[in-house]
Amino acid sequence: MRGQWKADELLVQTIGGPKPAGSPYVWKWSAVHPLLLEACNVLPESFTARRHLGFMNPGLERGGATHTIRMGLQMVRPGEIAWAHRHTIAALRFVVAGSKQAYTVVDGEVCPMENYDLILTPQWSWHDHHNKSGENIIWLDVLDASLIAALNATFYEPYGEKRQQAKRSGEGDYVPEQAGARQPPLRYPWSETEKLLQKMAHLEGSAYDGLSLEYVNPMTGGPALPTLGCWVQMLRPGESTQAHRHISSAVYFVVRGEGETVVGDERLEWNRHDSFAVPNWSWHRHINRSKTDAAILFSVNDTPVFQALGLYREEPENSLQQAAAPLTPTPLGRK
Ligand code: 1HN
Repeated sequence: MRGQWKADELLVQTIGGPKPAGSPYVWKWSAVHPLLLEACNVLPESFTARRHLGFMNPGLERGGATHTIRMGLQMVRPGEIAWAHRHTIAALRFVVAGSKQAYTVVDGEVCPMENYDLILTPQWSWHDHHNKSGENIIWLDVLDASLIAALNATFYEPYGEKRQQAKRSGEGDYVPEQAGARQPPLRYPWSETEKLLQKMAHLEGSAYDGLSLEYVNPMTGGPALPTLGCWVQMLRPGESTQAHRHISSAVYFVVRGEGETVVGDERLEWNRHDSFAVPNWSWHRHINRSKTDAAILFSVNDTPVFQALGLYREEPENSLQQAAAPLTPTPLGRK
């Protein structure tokens, strides 16, 4: 047993909230892309083990991009199959260099991987990746692996064969209307996303996030996955957002444009295809450096986890901390 008066000292240190978990960090495309090509020498064929370079946040002992989210880039060479398996970890793919002839099969559903398509592989769904094109296919993998590991709830099962039976195609594509949706979407084609962004480009958007859209499950109106929310946001030419912080963490991928995200004291400079992490409870704001071109950011956050547990909170810059810290008696055990 331990006297709670000892634990009180630890609690008192958290007045004003937690310290951000991990560091703000950028993984530059110019650094990662050559390493993916080099990884072909180390792993000549992508099969059960994927040719995936996982991003390690220097501020996190257990790695991962944030304390809940793992992220990395994966490459599949022409003709390769990344073998079918499933796990309790939920994952998603955001395609960086895709093709009509490349696809992921998710529980029998064939999901083509064209540039910037979003493909979901929900927890415990069978998935295998195929590249029938003549080019290297590259995508961003984002997983809730660190969260599931912290919960000690990781299960993994190989399918037993390289590929699962492909049964359907197109049925898992996102349909905006709830009535038209027969299942939660597995694929959000970029052609649809981009159309919506353009259609809404003139709207004011949010002072903190610019023009942001969430990839929802139209059957529930809720997040794309129970543990991961997906967003796409447009920063209009010259747009610079106000700072805020929230208890959720997020990882970003630059679809296009150039700019910077100021996180605490750090300035993360980003260009096309860079990835970066914004740790939870850290002040941050985004700046589009271009006066002529829009910047587009895809991002994934762990907001649904905090919302499900009633722990979500968010604070705008210069707020008077309306939710005052509760009064804490001076710990009796203190020396
Ligand atoms: C995984 O299953 C894939 O299926 C990629 O392509 C990366 C990183 C950690 C754990 C599972 C894939 C992964 C992964």
